[in-house]
Amino acid sequence: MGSMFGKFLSTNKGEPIRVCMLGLDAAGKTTVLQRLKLKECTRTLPTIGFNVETVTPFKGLTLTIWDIGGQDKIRQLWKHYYTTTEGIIYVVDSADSSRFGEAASELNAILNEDNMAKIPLVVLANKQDLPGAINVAEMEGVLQLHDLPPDHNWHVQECCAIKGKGVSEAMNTLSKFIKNKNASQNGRNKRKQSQGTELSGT
Ligand code: G3D
Ligand code: MG
Repeated sequence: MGSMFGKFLSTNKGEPIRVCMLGLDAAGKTTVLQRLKLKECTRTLPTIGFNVETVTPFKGLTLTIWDIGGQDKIRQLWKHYYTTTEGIIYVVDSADSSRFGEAASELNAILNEDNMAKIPLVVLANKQDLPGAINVAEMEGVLQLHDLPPDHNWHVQECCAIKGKGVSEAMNTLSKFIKNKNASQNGRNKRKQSQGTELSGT
């Protein structure tokens, strides 16, 4: 599976793609990670009050994984990581309606951070095997994704991390979003450069 993801996830220059995986505790992030065939793991223990791990499941991808929730005081620290993040995987327990409100407000807080407003987002609607799990359309409503700006690339993927269902599709979608964003950014930079050359030539 690692090589399959490796095909999806590297930029044109062969640089690794930097992705954050976020979600409330027990949403299923570590289980998703296990599905990505963990090869190397450097773990930062929760010395500053929360769990964060940076891993390289395979060449071409670095993932920073966060357990979030109830962490207003330390949210400022996240910016350090966010500045280099190119995409977000947001994992939600689709069967735990008691925490939908918290999951929605945490995602909202993340997307309101500087530099994060239009970061490509894939939501993993996890635990689809459990009774009462909500579907894609319901998850879109819970997280109010239709309120995001029209040029924000987002997608909800139904997922069952313990069976590995939906994980590869999610990674594929996210890598396409990131590549498209990079391509349009490169196009804008080139246009700016050529405009600059034209101006300096006058
Ligand atoms: P986290 O890393 O986001 O905190 P974990 O979450 O990956 O540790 O998962 C929390 C619990 O949810 C684990 O159960 C895990 O097995 C379970 N889980 C993860 N994905 C799924 C899924 O798709 N379906 C079901 N039914 N359970 C899932 P335990 O019992 O080990 O705490
Ligand atoms: Mg975990």
